[in-house]
Amino acid sequence: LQTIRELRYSVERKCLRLYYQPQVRLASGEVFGVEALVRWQRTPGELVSPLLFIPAAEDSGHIVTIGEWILRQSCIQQQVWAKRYGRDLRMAVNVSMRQLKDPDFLGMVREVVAQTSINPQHLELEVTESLMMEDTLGLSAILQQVRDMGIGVAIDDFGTGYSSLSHLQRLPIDRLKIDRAFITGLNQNAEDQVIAALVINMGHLLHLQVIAEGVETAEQRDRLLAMGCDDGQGYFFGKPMPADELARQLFG
Ligand code: G
Ligand code: G
Ligand code: MN
Ligand code: NA
Repeated sequence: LQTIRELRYSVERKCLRLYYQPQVRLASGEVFGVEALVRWQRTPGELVSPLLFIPAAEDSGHIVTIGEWILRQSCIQQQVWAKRYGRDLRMAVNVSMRQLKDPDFLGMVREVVAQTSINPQHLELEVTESLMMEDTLGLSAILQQVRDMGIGVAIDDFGTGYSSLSHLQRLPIDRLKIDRAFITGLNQNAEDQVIAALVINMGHLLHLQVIAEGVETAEQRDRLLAMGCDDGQGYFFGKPMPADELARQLFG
């Protein structure tokens, strides 16, 4: 496949870029963290969405190399902000199932944490819900070791898969991210409201933090706050942006 060859070349030529999107406490508006989101700078003027190359990178296995670069780069950036502005943002990094299954995954994470000197408490890994069902036992063991290092674990796109309560209760996780599909219609659609409220209440019963993704309006923010949701992420608070732009917005 042409794309894969191009993608490998891009990794070698360092043509990947990270954008960062703020994560906010709903009650105070405080930005406490960011999610790192990768883009592929295919040509000087063209930024390719991860939706168009991450699946191919997962199939070909390149995601292991790319993912290591993304994790290291995110941790370096977290440290740059901490040193330059004295502010420790929590860095959330997406991790594919293909990466978690790599036998070197935990060793790689340990090495990146040690090399970059990031405080593991300021790092969180996001794993997509639909992927969590494949191999619960093996996966739980890996996520447990991630948490034993002090790194947080979030379930991404929550509500689109089919986690049972008992399954969720056994998973070693810290946070649920309500999929933005349920946030879009929050102020129009009664079913979306019910699902969002269920996820928030279930998460809290299991002592998990809950963050809503795709918050685009003040009305959505207000409703989530009224429902007891902890945190939010979305265009209403800030789009994914390059590191320097985020620093200008946050640290002036
Ligand atoms: O930023 P954007 O909305 O275009 O991201 C689209 C999708 O790509 C999201 O679902 C996100 O989880 C995924 N994605 C973005 N960055 C990364 C990354 O660094 N690693 C992995 N595995 N997936 C990512
Ligand atoms: O990893 P995850 O699937 O959560 O990735 C988040 C994706 O959602 C990224 O591609 C990001 O660009 C996108 N996104 C972030 N905030 C918003 C938003 O408010 N509205 C919409 N439509 N997309 C968003
Ligand atoms: Mn994510
Ligand atoms: Na998501």
